Amino acid sequence: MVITVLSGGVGAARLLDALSDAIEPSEITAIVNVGDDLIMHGLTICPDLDTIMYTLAGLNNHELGWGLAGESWRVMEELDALGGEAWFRLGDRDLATHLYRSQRLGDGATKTEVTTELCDRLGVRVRLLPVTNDALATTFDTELGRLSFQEYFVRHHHDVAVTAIDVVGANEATASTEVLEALREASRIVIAPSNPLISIDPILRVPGVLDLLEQRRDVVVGVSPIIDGRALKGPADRLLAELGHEVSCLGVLDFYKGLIGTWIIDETDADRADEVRSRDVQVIVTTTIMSEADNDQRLSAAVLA
Ligand code: FO1
Repeated sequence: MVITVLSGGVGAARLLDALSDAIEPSEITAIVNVGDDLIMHGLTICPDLDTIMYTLAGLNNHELGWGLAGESWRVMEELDALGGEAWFRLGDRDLATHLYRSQRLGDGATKTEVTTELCDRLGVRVRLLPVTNDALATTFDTELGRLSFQEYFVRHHHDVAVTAIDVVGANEATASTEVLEALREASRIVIAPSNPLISIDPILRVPGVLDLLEQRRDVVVGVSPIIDGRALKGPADRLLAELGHEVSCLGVLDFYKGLIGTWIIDETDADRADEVRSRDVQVIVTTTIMSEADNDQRLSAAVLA
């Protein structure tokens, strides 16, 4: 089975990890959001790619949910002492990734090429593909004005009211040939339980991606990131409400209208299964909370079923 997974950060990383225990990792491709990428201190930082890469390499920082395990922060401490911008914290070990990536991009390599190089060095066998090599920037219209992704997410702790989300550069971006091929050739396309509005939507907005998903709807399996009306992590529930969507597994399914063949919902939401079926979508009810090892396996089995 060849599987392609549309992926954001932590939720996708866990699912990919469980899937790679169940099937040959080289048969899995993750198409990864780059809307939250940023350039800071002259370095190109790709949080979702790195969260997935570190998780699959077994190097991720469990406490933080991002970055590397066993991290130290001496560079940030020095930078802070100098009065530099230290609110977006780059660990000493993590910095090596950003230095490597930035140098290679400066040499003329693409983000796709650099990602493959980094994954090879770290022994990651799942194929990670940034959705595009072009720049995407997810931005938020908020009560404080327009904010970049990390200003909203980290600087303001996603605790400001949002009235609109834009993905600057999406219309002009080109999906890489590897991405389009991975969508065409997959025997199953999975939408990970990532934030639909800020992790998956930037991927869908890159021309060509949405069309392929619509055409291949029968093999598209989505996992609801909303369980019992709440997101396990991050601002998905709050953003859905602020932007006028129902905050439920059904609300997310409706957001993905026309793209989903099978929708996986949590046991807690079993009473919504008939409403999923009434939308001409197959439904699987299982435990979707991946914090326990057994649940990871159960969810990956449902995705592969
Ligand atoms: N998240 C934070 O809450 N605070 C940080 O200082 C921070 C730094 C950071 C550095 C590198 C990286 O790859 C991720 C980092 N994140 C940080 C996580 C990141 O902001 C978000 O989790 C994603 O962008 C959303 O998927």
